[in-house]
Amino acid sequence: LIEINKLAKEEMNPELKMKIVKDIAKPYTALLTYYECAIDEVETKLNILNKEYSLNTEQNPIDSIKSRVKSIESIVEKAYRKNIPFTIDAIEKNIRDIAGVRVICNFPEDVYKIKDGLLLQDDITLIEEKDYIKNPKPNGYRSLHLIIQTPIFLSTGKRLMTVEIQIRTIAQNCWAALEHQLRYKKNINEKKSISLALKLLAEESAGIDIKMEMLKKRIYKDNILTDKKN
Ligand code: 0O2
Repeated sequence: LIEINKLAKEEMNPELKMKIVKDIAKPYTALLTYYECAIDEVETKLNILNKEYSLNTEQNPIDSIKSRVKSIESIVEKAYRKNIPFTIDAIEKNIRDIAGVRVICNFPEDVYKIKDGLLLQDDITLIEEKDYIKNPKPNGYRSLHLIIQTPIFLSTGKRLMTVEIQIRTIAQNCWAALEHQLRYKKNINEKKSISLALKLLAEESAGIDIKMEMLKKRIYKDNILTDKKN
């Protein structure tokens, strides 16, 4: 970036300038492409698990998957904030959410089914796990976070890529989206009362998730009996 900034001030043929900028940016562009490939790998694994689980049960465990590669602006902002040198090695090592995959499941037990199915695969390495479902954050946030490594296979060989996977239920996801909006709220008094309401809502919502799961199990049990009769 420093190099690009310096270059911007130089008097030079614009086409040549653009070529130099592209050359400087090339390793970073390549890195982001590798992260996109890692997301493809993880999404394929998740889709296969979802299909396989649906062979034995009435319902797919996964409702939807949302993935993103962090924007260059967010990477630079995080690198500055965390004092990380702006080199490919340091960024790869220290910023572990450049590739982010969010898996939205129907029920709480689906979250752990997906985690177990994924971590059983011998090319996936678990780097770190944070279980904010079993240990919710003080604000009520619930989600299972995994930092994993997955290989991508390039023409030059295998490359290990780090991916952050967040797995949570539809209700937990809905709550997290609402809570995220609170960050942009300016009125401090209102912010405090909304935070409190959100915390209570997170607990109510967790209770509903469990009750719905229990009902699903009762419905599924009946279906097995019906299937056997047929
Ligand atoms: P964004 O903009 O959503 O990406 P890290 O700084 O990521 O290395 P951290 O914060 O300890 O380490 O990681 P953690 O706790 O696993 O959280 C990572 C991500 O989880 C966050 O990314 C959020 O997406 C989500 N998250 C964590 N806590 C909360 C919360 O209280 N509310 C909501 N709505 N989301 C949460 P970013 O980069 O902070 O934000």
